[in-house]
Amino acid sequence: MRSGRIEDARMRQLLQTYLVIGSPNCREEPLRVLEEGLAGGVTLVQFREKGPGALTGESLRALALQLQAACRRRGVPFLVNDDVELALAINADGVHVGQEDEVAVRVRARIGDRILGVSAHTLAEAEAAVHHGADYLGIGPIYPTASKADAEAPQGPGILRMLRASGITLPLVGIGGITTETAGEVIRAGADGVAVISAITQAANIREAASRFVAISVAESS
Ligand code: 3NM
Repeated sequence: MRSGRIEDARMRQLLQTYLVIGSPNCREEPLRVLEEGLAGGVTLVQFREKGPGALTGESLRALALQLQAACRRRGVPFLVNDDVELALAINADGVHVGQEDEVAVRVRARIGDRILGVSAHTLAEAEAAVHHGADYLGIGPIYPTASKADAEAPQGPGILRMLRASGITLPLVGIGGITTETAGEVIRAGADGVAVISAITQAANIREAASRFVAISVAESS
């Protein structure tokens, strides 16, 4: 078990190729999709069970445990979206919350030194999340996305440049509609990495798609 909050340098590495996954995003068994992504080299995983047909209750917990075990076998940290109860019950490595979820400062108090990620869409939200103890910020949607029904308007990579120019130094990950075509420009705009659902989970060859994102993140951040 880690002691103390995660260091920024380590957090930046973990954000390089960040897979967000839930059963509604998968065309086949989520465990198989995740294992292929891990084999391709994804560096961090978030379990986000949202959208049509999302599991609840015992089946939600069972899937979380199954996916967490696959991450542990590969030594990749496993975060839970939004559901602090579930994250604590399974001893996840961290939690990711949005602006509409439980406020970050309360989540930090509940999860101790586990990783805390917060979604932010404006400079004010980013500054508040930094103040409330986030370890990284998820910035999006960068491009149009079909994976989040209530996504806000796409902001383009310029939001990342604006946040960096405004003094946000915390690790940042871009999210929303990112593909292997656009991952490079997202990182060049100021992100430490890219968070991806569909471009990995729905790829014809999941392992290859993940490994392409890994190669781009490594090349752009070196
Ligand atoms: N959060 P895809 S966009 C989960 O803007 C999520 O905060 C977003 O999925 C945000 O890679 C998004 O398929 C969906 O576009 C990302």
